[in-house]
Amino acid sequence: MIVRTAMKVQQPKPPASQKSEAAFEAAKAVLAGGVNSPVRAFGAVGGTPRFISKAKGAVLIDADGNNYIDYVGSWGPMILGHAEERVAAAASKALGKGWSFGAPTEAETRLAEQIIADIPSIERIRFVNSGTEATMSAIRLARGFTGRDLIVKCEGCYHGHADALLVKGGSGLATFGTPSSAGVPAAATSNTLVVPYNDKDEATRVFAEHGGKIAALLVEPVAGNMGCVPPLEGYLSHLRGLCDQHGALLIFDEVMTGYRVHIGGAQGLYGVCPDLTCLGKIIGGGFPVGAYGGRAEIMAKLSPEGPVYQAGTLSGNPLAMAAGLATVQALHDAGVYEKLEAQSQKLAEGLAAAAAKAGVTVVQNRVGSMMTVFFQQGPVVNWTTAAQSDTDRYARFFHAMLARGVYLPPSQYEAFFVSLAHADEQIEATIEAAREAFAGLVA
Ligand code: KE4
Repeated sequence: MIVRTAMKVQQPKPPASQKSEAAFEAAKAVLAGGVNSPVRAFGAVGGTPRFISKAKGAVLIDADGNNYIDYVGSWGPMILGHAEERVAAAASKALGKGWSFGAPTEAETRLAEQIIADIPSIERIRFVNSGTEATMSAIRLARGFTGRDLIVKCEGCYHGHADALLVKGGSGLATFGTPSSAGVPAAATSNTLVVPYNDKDEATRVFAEHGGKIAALLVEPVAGNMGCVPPLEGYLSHLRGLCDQHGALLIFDEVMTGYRVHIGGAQGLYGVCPDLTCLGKIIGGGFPVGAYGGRAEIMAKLSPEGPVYQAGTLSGNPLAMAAGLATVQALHDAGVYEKLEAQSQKLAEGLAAAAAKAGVTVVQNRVGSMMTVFFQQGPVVNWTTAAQSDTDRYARFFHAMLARGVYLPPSQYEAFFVSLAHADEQIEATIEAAREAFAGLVA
């Protein structure tokens, strides 16, 4: 009989955090909540957010001098790793020429040409400064192009913080959304319908009921904001068919998946072409950027050519354009996506084995180099199933990994990312840390 004794778990000395703690106190005195984006405050996992001093490759260094293997990657942009030489050189060169003119530059054209060459659905594009601006503008354009008001989104998908998209659905059926944030008037969400993700029948039902009034369906083709949830077989093509049948536009929010899961985004990976695509993150290489694009006839509706207004002081900023172009061009290097896949698979297999050895129940969802370890038995196919995860256990795992020099997203409901800078050494160190962290959960 094998006597299983709980693995003696060496509790690591918690990393020094005095400087981050002091920095957080100072930040809270002047910044709302001490952060400029809520998830950074560690609210979902507890503890003190680490203030980052610098980063290189796959490694972050915090104010106390602790090194972490980074799987947040600025929430997706840093697919090449931090401070990558080619991106740094491109940004520095642009910096030397002056960095904001409020006038067109050829750098915008160059990046637009590259994206149009890569992303199948895009014939014309407009750059903005964030993913939120991209999705907010894309739904306005869809309404202007179709003359319709209703927008359909999926529960658990996040598209930034525009009023119309801060909605929550209910009870797993198609419903008109209610505001998910204070300060959003009911009127702002009264034209937003919410359906469960990965549910063909509910999507069919909402179009059967409202089809002629639906301007667009907006979806993350691979959801990343309830944790990573891939589309079920045939789901995206089903949405394509419904939009075609009812004269609505299909909008893919590829802010996270664009250039992450494939050089052509999720639409390149799954072979389903939307009418409009929203981009962000990677296309700016870590500089503020967003974009939306699609068929030329749709984009022609945008000001100054057409009646749909949208504008931005820093849109197409030369630094972001230079860093973005260097980043997406680097992704055309031979074997890039094969390497991302190999390293991500190695990590996923190692984490699964570590959890199994410790007797911890987890299920993983992964598409290429974006993935999530859910603390539950799964499967996780939509928000309702994702929400069954043990978030307390995730929080304990998060801190056990942080104490061992691994920086995961501070929320169960976020994807984490492998970059081209994550070498075997980092992957193996992460798996070793996970072995101890999982064992500590059951000790
Ligand atoms: P931004 O406005 O944050 O640039 O993009 C909004 C957005 C739109 N669409 C998708 C699919 C997104 O994932 C995002 C933003 N992602 C989050 C992380 N899941 C950003 C992190 C944060 O909010 O601080």
